[in-house]
Amino acid sequence: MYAQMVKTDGARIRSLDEMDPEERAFQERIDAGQKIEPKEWMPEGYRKTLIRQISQHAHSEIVGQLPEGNWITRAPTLERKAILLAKVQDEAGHGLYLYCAAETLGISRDEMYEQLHCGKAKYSSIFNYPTLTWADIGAIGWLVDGAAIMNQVPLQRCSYGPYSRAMIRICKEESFHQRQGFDILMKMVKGTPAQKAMVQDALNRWWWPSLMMFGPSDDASVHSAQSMAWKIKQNSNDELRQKFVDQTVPQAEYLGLTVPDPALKWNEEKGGYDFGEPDWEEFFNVIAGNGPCNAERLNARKQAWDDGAWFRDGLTAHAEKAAERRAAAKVAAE
Ligand code: BYC
Repeated sequence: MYAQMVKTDGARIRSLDEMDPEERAFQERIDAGQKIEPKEWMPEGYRKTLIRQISQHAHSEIVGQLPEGNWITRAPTLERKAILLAKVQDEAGHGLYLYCAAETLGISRDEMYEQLHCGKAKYSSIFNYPTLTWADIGAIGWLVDGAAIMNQVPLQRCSYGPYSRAMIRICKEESFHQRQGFDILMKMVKGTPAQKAMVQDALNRWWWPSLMMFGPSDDASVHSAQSMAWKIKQNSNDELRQKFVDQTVPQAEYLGLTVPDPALKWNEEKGGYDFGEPDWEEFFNVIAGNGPCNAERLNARKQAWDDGAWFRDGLTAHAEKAAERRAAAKVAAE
């Protein structure tokens, strides 16, 4: 479908016939559903797009540990604490798979961290909101991991092999994450009126930011056309947002909650919900670094980097000494 419409670095769309033979052969492989592997030729734009998206995805997993990590010490029971701890550790693992996938494209992990710390690389807007109550932990699992799954399931079919394989592993764990969030909320809505009110308040605060996770509306999405032509993305931002709303509204009803959108209405004809427009000004403000917790999140990551300096130095010194010993042993053996 997109084979004839590949967007160039400028905004122009050009046909397969306009490509040089190498690029055309590449696009034909993509169109035939073949995976691209690290050492193979790829257009520079494809490599850069993947580095941008995969590294931002990895940063999101790592920064995403912060709002939930905030509640590990305050989980209401030992069991809830153990589950949350496991989930937050999973997020660290997801970050590591993704950094590894990005490294196969020729960028080092240090460079990726540097891009995060200086504000060049983004991470998901959702993690710039605070977790105020225990119900927020349930809402993150249910809504944020729910949105993440909706976005990540198609990424399992991404044309770049290492990203696709990382996503297969990650998706398996995400479904546990979503269920643990829903389980927290199920328990709370059956609790006291105050607990149920706490859940409704969490939904009120997390609903719109969750819809924003899918990115700007299709007409404002600068990368979608090219990323879909390269089969990095399989669906547009609005398509996935619609699927998420259609899946989540019945779950909210099951919990006895009200989705905070007066425009929400089942549309029989389209077989999905009509819903209101997210506040895009808020979204662009958050991704520009001005959300409620942007400074706090970035400072926590920079602090962690600084605090780890002694350990990185130790590892480097050890590696250098080991290399010297190996070189000396080789000379002695000759
Ligand atoms: N937040 O042209 P567009 C998780 C940026 S973590 C921030 O549509 P694209 C979890 C976008 O980068 C899951 N920025 O872009 C972890 C671009 O700016 P740049 C995270 C956003 O790439 C812990 C500009 O807006 N998932 O599950 O085609 C605990 C224009 O957008 C956002 C991923 O990272 C946003 N929400 O589409 C719990 C999935 N949206 O880069 C849970 C992988 C857009 O030109 N990423 N921007 O400066 C993707 O699928 C795509 O990158 C997006 C955006 C759909 C997010």
